[in-house]
Amino acid sequence: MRAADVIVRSLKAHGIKRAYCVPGESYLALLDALNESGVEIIVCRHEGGAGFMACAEAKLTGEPAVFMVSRGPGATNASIAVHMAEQDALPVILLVGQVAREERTRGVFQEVDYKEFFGSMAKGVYEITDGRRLHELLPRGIRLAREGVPGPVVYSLPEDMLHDEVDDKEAVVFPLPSLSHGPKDVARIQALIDAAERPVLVAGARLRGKAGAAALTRFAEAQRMPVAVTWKNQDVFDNASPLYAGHLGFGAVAALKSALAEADLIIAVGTRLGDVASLGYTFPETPSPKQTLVHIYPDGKPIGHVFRTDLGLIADPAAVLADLGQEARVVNSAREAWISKLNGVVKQLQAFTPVEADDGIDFGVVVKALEKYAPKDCIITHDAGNSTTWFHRHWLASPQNTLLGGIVGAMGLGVPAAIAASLSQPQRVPICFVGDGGVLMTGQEIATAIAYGAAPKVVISDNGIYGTIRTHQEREYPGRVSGTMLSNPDFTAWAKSFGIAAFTIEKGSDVDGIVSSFLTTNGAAVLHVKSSRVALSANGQLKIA
Ligand SMILES: Cc1ncc(C[n+]2csc(CCOP(=O)(O)OP(=O)(O)O)c2C)c(N)n1
Repeated sequence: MRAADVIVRSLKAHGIKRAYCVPGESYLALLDALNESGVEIIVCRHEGGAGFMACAEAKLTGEPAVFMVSRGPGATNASIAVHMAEQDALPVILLVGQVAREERTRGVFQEVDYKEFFGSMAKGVYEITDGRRLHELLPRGIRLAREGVPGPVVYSLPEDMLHDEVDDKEAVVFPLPSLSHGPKDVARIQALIDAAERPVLVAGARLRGKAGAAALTRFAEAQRMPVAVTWKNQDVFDNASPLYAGHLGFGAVAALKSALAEADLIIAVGTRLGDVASLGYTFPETPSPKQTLVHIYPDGKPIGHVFRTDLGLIADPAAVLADLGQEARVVNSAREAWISKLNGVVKQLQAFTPVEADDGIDFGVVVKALEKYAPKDCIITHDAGNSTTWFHRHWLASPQNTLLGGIVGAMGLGVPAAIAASLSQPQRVPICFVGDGGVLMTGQEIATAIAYGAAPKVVISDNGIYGTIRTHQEREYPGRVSGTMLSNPDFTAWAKSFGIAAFTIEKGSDVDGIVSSFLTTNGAAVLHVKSSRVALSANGQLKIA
């Protein structure tokens, strides 16, 4: 059989339902093999958009997702998503067309050495120089993408190799090694919990999904344990629970940081405890945390890497929590006081008071109206920027929601992520929060949404600035505005030009009425919000000179 057909057979065996792509002459044989294969091709308008869709699908499902790009320019455009897949630990598979084998190393048209180019981002880069090796190297790479700390794997596919005649073999899937822990591990963690006065559980991405969130909730309730969630993983725990101890990451305000600093035990579960999740390596503090530190993760690499760790456990985070959540513990009043103290700070931060500004509407007003009218199981997607801060602070997310945001903080994720969410789970409503900067990076993928019947609901915060950078600029160089202003199109007219419904909210609009019409529109829709610059983010206002 043809090498290209081996690839498609393997993708199907790994449960791949769709492949996002921008086509290229370097992998025509693969496109041909996909034709009528049952794996749907989603043709995108930019490789960054295709890659972000794959990242979002992988984050939503927890399973590998695939995107395909052409050599050289296609591959370099795709790199933003490979970077995201690494930083967000997502099992994303990139298939890149490559120049023909006999031309490699001559420096021919669009030739790039992908091992070097993607080497520092991808978990693995395989250049397939003999089609017969695909039978083994495909399951090897896809397993690598899923194992331990998940991450991106790149296949460089020389265009002539795709035509190799290879043995007709059944596709193989290499299973992951199983993880285990025993009663002794559970007893050691329980002893540390019992000895602690002010414990906090820090919940990370490896608890995403139904099983993880259910185990976390049961554990927290049984142990009377406050739960803080890591950056962009707000959806793993009920933000309205009295046990909620806040969202860790950029924008964590001083009051929350100083309350958490009083903890005497941190149980980090399913998080790599990176710089953002650990509040810049202060919670816990490197190298020697003030608290006793327990770290449970399915891979040993992040455990004890940056912090002295008192108890590290390589295990399935949800399974460990499920064991620890079996029986309700009786705790003393000091623990209850600790829970109330943390949650009291969180409740204060969650309360929303709109900023009355002359230059536009506080975007938070729109976010709160969306929270009120959106279905309880809606999917939220985030671009990078200030437009997401109101969600983090004021939207009481729960495990019924799914938040698809990038730990990587890449602009351009929001719109493609909402499209991939809609394709993958069409019964749910995906709502995208994006700024006027980010939306013109990948907003053209709305054309892709229309082509495949996806129904993203895109909310644009149009404040005429690269808001987040302006925030930093005002702090570092007050009053000296440089490089952060934007000149925008009329986003309502822009959206309508795609043939979709578009709504506008400005100061004085009937926010509730417009938001409910927007949410109940069939298909893709845009909500263009003329936001105030003064109400710059959920965490601060801008003084305009
Ligand atoms: C691809 C990419 N380029 C640049 C940046 C740096 N950056 C972070 S936020 C931001 C501004 C975002 O502006 P906008 O989309 O208008 O959202 P706002 O902050 O105003 O809500 C920039 C330029 C980035 N994170 N990603």
